[in-house]
Amino acid sequence: MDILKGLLGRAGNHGDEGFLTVGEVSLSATQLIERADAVASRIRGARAVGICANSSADTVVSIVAALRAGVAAVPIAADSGPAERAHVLCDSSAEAMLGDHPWDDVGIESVSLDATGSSLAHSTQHDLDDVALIMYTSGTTGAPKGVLIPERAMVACVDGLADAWQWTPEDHLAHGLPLFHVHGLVLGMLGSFRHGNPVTHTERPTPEGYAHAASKGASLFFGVPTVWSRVCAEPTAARALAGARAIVSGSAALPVSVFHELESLTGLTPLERYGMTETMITISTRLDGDQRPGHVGLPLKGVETRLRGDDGELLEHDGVAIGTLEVRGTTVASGYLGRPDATADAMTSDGWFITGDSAVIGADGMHRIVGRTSVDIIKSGGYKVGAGEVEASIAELPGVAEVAVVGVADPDLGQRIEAVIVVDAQGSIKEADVIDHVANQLSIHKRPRRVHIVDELPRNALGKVQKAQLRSRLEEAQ
Ligand code: MCA
Ligand code: AMP
Repeated sequence: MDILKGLLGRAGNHGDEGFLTVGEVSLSATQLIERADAVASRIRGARAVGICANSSADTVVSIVAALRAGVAAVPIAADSGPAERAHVLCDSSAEAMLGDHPWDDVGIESVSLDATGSSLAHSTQHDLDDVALIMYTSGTTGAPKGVLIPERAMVACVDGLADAWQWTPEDHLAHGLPLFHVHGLVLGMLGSFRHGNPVTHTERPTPEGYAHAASKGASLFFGVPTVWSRVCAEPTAARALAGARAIVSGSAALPVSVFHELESLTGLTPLERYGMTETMITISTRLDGDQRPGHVGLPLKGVETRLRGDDGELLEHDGVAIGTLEVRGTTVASGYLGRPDATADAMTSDGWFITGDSAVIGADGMHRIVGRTSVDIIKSGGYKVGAGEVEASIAELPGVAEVAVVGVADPDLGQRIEAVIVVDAQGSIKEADVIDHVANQLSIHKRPRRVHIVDELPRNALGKVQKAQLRSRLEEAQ
């Protein structure tokens, strides 16, 4: 497989030991391939397999096994609750779970990674356009949608990033991001497997974990802005990264103050890049180019971008005009699983993907992300969370008459999920119950951090909740 080219190239070679390290577990490239191939033969022909994507070497083995077998892998958040995983498993038609998982409600067989049996003699023939991953992402309303990610998109993305960052087999990548999202999985793991560099997963993206990886020779670090601001809050850990070649931030806006702090503590100017689950990474600053705070750089090779104004007109790239960013290129995924309506809505008639992000493009091509066009998409700690999904979960609780969920500016998380609830006449509700309900049913990271009980929600003349106003009120009150 093209995305595993570097991994396969390393396997069997002298010096492939320690190619993958996750916490205390270390596998050579050969061991990783052998473990994956031993199970790949058992799932060949399946439509899709679910993987409880905790931060472990087993998760990586499972993903490689699915890729080698030509079966779509469905990474499921390890902290997902029963409602979320039931949706993901049913929607993706996963036929089995690959590897261990703690869930007793999945209703499909589990394929053990310890299984012995005939090993895969060679990987399954497949097309670059076949779906390799189905990754779930939240929208403004409804349950998360499955993004159909072909190998083609992943290869184009990580090759574009190699060009921008001078990423080579000589690098040693370290990160501790979740393995059920593009950032941690596609860039952090599969990018390394494409380019053939060793990779260390620190299990959690802690400052201590990153400093430890640096002491073991890691040269390239990935993190979301929350991770980088936490690293800066521990200057000793931050200074430990000073010997690295590059540090990269993405998944949300890196505050300018954190950019400068990182620079002064590590001596490295952070690279910033922008992307989406649906498009992979499309824009990045370049190691040999301008790394300007507050800017996410230039389109990767093979990617085009443009801006569209509120009246549907295309806007100038003049560093002033703000419009909705549209992207086109090989990195764009094939669509949403079983949702031709949503796929069509996300694309223009001439084949550009509508990101839903507001941006400015300078005459020099530099991109600046200004915000989301919808208040109903929240970015918290780099996780995208749809307000509608959290509202639907809270509305299930007895006593809730009305609920609105918003993302309030937060110095640590970028945005903090807060719920505003109107309780029905006889009802009463406790903040902790609301938080636990969402954490248990959806995912822990989707839980509101605060709950406010109010008499009424602000509505406009048409009865629509005025979320922007609600968010401003909460931000002013903090
Ligand atoms: C607290 N906890 C609870 C509860 N309250 N558990 C259950 N019920 C509750 N009510 C516990 C959890 O079990 C956990 O415990 C602890 O609280 C912390 O959880 P959390 O709040 O989630 O952690 P955090 O420290 O706030 O997380 C910050 C983080 C995380 C590490 C930065 O947000 C993160 O990993 N973000 C990365 C997201 C990401 O990779 N996004 C990429 C999307 P314990 O700690 O003991 O387990 S891809 C993308 O965006 C595009 C393509 C792109 O551009 O990259
Ligand atoms: P996701 O759906 O989790 O893949 O998140 C994609 C969204 O993350 C984008 O639509 C942006 O809103 C946001 N995002 C990703 N990278 C950046 C960045 N460097 N700066 C600002 N926002 C970003």
